[in-house]
Amino acid sequence: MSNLSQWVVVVLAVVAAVLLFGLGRKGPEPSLQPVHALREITIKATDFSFEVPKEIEGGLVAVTMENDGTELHHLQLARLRDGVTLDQVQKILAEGPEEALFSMLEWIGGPSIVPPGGRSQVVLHLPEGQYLLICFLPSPDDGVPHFAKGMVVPLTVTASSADVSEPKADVSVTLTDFAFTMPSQIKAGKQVWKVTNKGAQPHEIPIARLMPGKTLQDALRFLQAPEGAPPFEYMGGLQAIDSERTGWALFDLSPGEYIALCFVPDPVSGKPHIELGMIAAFTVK
Ligand SMILES: [Cu+2]
Repeated sequence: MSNLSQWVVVVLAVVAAVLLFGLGRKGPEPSLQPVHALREITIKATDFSFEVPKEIEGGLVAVTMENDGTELHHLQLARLRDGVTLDQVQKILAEGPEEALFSMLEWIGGPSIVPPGGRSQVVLHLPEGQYLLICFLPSPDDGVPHFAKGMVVPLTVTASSADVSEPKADVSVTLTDFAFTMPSQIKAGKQVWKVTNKGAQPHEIPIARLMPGKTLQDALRFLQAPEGAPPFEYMGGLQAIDSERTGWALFDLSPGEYIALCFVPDPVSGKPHIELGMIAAFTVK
């Protein structure tokens, strides 16, 4: 090789390194652990819609929700089962009964509850198909669920050709009917939780930090009869996943007392899982 072509190779290598480094630093957000080699999609939640492209590529995808609204929001990804149409699901969402959704939709997960200005990030396996992005949370003033105000948005997920590895997990959580199996002490800082549903029903794991001096009992009391300022603040987490599914939730946790909750309704009793024992306290140090 001539001297000149050697220099060309060196220069090209440096340019490539700068480009790669530059792209690598464009990650989701400095507060969250970078998820390299994963495709990323950021969805803005507003009062009351989701800003999302019509179509995305599936596979293993990092999904971030930014809450640009003035109310709490979450983003449930639900895949239509084979043979189910968008019209059928929209009709059930409008007229009920909500239990009928369980036979029409697969629960794929999603970024869980954050307050206005908050962001929640998860990593999900997205099989190809027709999806709906849904927010089930009710408005505090009128009790109307956000999907009835426009927060139900279709999304087409195409097949993925890329083969990417799963994120490395710092914490493992198992969801069952009706409990969380997880550490009671967790290290503060940026971290990835691997969440697997070993129950028969769908489950989720939003987490919340308790205000100083508040307890799990205070949180339960508030959730049953909201009055005054909430004794906790939502910090994201993973929305409902079906039995045998896995998802990853990314957090940057400061020290404090926390709770994990599941609001998925039990089709038999109609009660949310939190009332069947699916609430757990943990400490972040
Ligand atoms: Cu549950």
